[in-house]
Amino acid sequence: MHPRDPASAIATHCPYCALQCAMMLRPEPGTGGAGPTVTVEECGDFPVNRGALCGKGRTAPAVLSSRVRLTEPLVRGPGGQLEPATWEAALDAVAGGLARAGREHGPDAVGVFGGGGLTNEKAYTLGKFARVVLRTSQIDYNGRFCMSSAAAAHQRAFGLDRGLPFPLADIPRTGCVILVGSNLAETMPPALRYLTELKENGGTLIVIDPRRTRTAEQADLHLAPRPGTDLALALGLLHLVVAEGRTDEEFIAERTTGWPEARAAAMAHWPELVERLTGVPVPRLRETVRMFCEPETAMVLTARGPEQQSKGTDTVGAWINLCLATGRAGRPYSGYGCLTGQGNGQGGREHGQKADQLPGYRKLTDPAARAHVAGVWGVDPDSLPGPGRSAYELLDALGTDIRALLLMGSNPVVSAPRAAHIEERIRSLDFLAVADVVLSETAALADVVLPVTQWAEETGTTTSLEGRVLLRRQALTPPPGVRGDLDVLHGLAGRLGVEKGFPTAPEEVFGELRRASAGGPADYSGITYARIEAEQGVFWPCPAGPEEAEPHPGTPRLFLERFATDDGRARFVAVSHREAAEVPDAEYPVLLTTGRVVAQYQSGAQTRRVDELNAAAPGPFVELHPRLAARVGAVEGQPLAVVSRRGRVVVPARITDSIRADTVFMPFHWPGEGRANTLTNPALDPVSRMPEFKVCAVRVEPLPAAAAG
Ligand SMILES: Nc1nc2c(c(=O)[nH]1)N[C@H]1C(S)=C(S)[C@@H](COP(=O)(O)OP(=O)(O)OC[C@H]3O[C@@H](n4cnc5c(=O)[nH]c(N)nc54)[C@H](O)[C@@H]3O)O[C@H]1N2
Ligand SMILES: Nc1nc2c(c(=O)[nH]1)N[C@H]1C(S)=C(S)[C@@H](COP(=O)(O)OP(=O)(O)OC[C@H]3O[C@@H](n4cnc5c(=O)[nH]c(N)nc54)[C@H](O)[C@@H]3O)O[C@H]1N2
Ligand code: SF4
Ligand SMILES: [Mo]
Repeated sequence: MHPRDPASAIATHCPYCALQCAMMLRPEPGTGGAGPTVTVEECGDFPVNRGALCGKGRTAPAVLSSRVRLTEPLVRGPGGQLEPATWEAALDAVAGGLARAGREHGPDAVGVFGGGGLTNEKAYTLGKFARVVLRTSQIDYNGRFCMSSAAAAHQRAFGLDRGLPFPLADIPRTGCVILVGSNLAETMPPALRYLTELKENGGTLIVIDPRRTRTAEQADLHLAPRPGTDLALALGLLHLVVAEGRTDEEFIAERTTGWPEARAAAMAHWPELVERLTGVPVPRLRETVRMFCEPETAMVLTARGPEQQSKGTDTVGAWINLCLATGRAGRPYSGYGCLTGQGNGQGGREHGQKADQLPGYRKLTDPAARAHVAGVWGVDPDSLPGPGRSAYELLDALGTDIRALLLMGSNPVVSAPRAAHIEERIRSLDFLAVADVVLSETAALADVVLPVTQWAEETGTTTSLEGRVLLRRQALTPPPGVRGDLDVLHGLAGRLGVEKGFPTAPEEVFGELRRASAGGPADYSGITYARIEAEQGVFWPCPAGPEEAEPHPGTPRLFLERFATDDGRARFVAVSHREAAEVPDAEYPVLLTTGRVVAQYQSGAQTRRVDELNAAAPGPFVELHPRLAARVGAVEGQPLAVVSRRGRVVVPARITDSIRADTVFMPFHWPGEGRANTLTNPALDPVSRMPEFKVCAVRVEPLPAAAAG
């Protein structure tokens, strides 16, 4: 249990990433009209971060200030400007705008877009609102842009998707970790400790990243493949595992299916071919195989690098195949895991804001799942719509098939691929309503903006990257003009004719979520707020069980006895290398990849409003190698144009030999002239519908002025 400080400090968790670091909040009176706020203090006994926080978490209270946040609803007036309005008028306008589109064009003309930062209670209610009140199939969320490829690969191989099937604390106890496309040192700084401890315990770390990142600098071995070739790399490693006789035949025979086909596919990827495709020399491949196979136990962890590709699902599948062939899955201190990204990236994908899904990680196409959830919701199963479009496809349909949109917890004007096109689609809507804590670039385009409460001002659960369900407790009274997302959905449901079933008390919503998830893959029915607080979080699945039985302890480690498939065996999937959707050519000769810096979060809507973070990361840039810089005439700090088939951006050059010479890198946290997503390619993975954020073809050119000077 988190210590309950007698002087009113309240234990909660960070509003940002999936590590969900614990922190203590101490309420403080406001100064200078900024309203009351909180100071962040260490919460040392929570095992995941043991008191450590990154700069984003430490400075999160700055966004609570009324200087930077929204404090009253805004409605677009006759003059085209957003003007302050009462909550009643704003909710009436939203209900009216959504209802009109539905009436004139049918229920699927109304779209809903959610976010992996929303609590479980909000994500659950948003999904229910779409299906029960709006009766639309058109709901999806930004998690589609995040870990959806790993989720799809998990489902395919193991029959269940929980990002990490083991707690982070298992990492230092394994023999070798291959970290594929994760810059943990910048994206989850307190988690770097697990890799340091791994090395202290004699384990080894291999990092695979086209850039020598702060994380790669910690590695015993760093492989820097060409972006978009992780699939070939994993297949080449599996080829060597077979050729060197390092497979675990007993494990393969007892716990898997599909090996002959997967083996045959891997054998077509001989080392010299893989060297040619990836740029990783054969001796490095052999070294990797040796380091991975020699210890008793080993893990592969992936993040967005290999996943945000138009073949992300197959790529993760290839890494899982490597784990299965070597017996590194379903055993203690071994296995494959995905490092989920957003604060509730895990829970956000379990409770129904995804296009094809019902609460408890149930499938919308499964008649039994529909019957169960419809029963909890008190509606006819036949009234539930079917699966809708994925996130990019939904955004791409705005203004055509979809006429009105309710958006909660995302800023796609900055974060969606091919963002100029998506911005244009958003502008062409008949009606847009955005609930946000700040006036994001997307909220600025809305017809109605609803100002909502934030993490420290409300109670709710999140599910961390470990599958650990956590409780954030309200520490602060929100400013008067602000309401919670649950109140928004309650108010809208009532106006749209559904009086019951949209409670505003988080614990009541959680109670219903528990019932809706009962018996599903992500079963939360045995989890209560009290248990979460008493046990430092509860790992799902945690079924309720009969009343007289001992409570289920939760499930920190999955798959030790059996995998979650029908026959209990993990499934190899036969996959083969294919090119990225766009490869360099004479016109666009350079590869662009994108990602993050430590001091900004996502679209930057929140962190760009924090002075300390802006000082550390003031704006966009493009990272390029000295050889490429010399070739294109780039000068450190001077503006460069980066041009793709989607558009053109202008950003200062940052010249570094830590990146491949054929690749440039841009962080995606900023709007405007330096918006990375102006360039990115929305080519979608056929299974997960993940866009290819991590690979596209660009050319880099100095601006005429800089070239002249
Ligand atoms: N500071 C900060 N932290 C965050 C976030 C944030 O915005 N800012 N966001 C959170 C969220 S939602 C997420 S999803 C996580 C993301 O966490 P990460 O996945 O760690 O973040 P990224 O920077 O997107 O990508 C990681 C690395 O992939 C590399 N990469 C690029 N292309 C390829 C490729 O083709 N193959 C391989 N193997 N690697 C490649 C990049 O060089 C980069 O170093 O971070 C979370 N934490
Ligand atoms: N080029 C490129 N693009 C990327 C990526 C990449 O690596 N490269 N990564 C992708 C990934 S992994 C992700 S996760 C996405 C994220 O990109 P976005 O979906 O844009 O995520 P955020 O910037 O976190 O936006 C969240 C918004 O919701 C608001 N908000 C926060 N909490 C709440 C709440 O409780 N309720 C409501 N109503 N609003 C809230 C915030 O103020 C903010 O405006 O970006 C994707 N885009
Ligand atoms: S690592 Fe993530 S959860 Fe921890 S303080 Fe930083 S942003 Fe918050
Ligand atoms: Mo993400």
